[in-house]
Amino acid sequence: MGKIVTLQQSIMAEDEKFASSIRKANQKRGLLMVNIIGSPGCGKTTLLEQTAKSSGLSFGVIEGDLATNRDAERLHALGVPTVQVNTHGGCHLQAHVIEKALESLPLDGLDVLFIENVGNLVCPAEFDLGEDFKAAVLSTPEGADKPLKYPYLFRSSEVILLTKTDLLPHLPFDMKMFEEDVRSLNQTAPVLRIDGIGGQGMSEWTDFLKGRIAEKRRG
Ligand SMILES: Nc1nc2c(ncn2[C@@H]2O[C@H](COP(=O)(O)OP(=O)(O)O)[C@@H](O)[C@H]2O)c(=O)[nH]1
Ligand SMILES: [Mg+2]
Ligand SMILES: [Zn+2]
Repeated sequence: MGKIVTLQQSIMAEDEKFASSIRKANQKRGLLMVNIIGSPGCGKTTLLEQTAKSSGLSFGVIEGDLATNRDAERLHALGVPTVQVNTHGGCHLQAHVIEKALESLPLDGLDVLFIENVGNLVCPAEFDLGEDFKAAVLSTPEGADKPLKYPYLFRSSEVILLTKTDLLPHLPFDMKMFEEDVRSLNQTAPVLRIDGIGGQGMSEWTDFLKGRIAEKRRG
C-alpha cells in the first residue's frame, strides 16, 4: 500500500513540472489558458460552440474525452482550431498530455486556449494542467445540491457557470440554496447563468474572458 502512494506522489510531482513549464511558456506568449470542468453532458462543448459564434474571440481548444473525436469535430465545423485527446479510460487530463497537445495547435494570435476536461466533477479539479484558472460548469438538471457534494471543484474555480438555465421553469431547482452553497465555498468567483442554446448570459461570459485576457497581456 505504501508503495502505491509513493508512486502516485512521484507521478504527480513529475506532472507538476509539466504544468509549471506550460504556465511559463503561456506567460511568455501572453496566452490565457482556461480549464473547463463539469459532468458529462453539462454543456461544456455547447458553451464553446456558443463562444465561437458570439464572442468574437479567437481561441483554440484541447478536447479531452475517453473516446471519439466528436467534440473536436463540432468545433472544427465552426473553424475553431482543436486537438482531441483520448484518454482511453482515464477520467481526467494531465499536464504532460497538454504539453504534447499544445504542439499541434497554432497558438500565435489566439486570445485564449480552452481545455475541455474529461466529464467528471471529481479528479479533474485536482490535476494542475498549467492553466490560469478553472471554470466549473454545472447544469440545472444536475441539481442545486451538487456544489456542496463536490466542494473542491467549486472552491478552486475562479468562475462558476450554471448552464441550461432555459430549463429552470421545468425543474425544482433551488436557486437560493445553490447560490448560498456556492458562496459558502467560494466568496469571489462570479456565478454566471448561461443558456447555451438561446445564448442568454453569453455576453457576461465573454466580458469575463475579455477582462482576464487583458490582465494576462498586461503581465
Ligand atoms: N436546454 C439546454 N440544453 C443544452 C444546453 N447546453 C447544452 N445542452 C444540451 O445538452 C447536451 C450535452 O451538451 P454538450 O455540450 O455536448 O455537453 P458536454 O458533455 O458537457 O460537452 C446536448 O444535447 C446539448 O444540446 C443548454 O444551455 N440548454
Ligand atoms: Mg463535450
Ligand atoms: Zn481521474
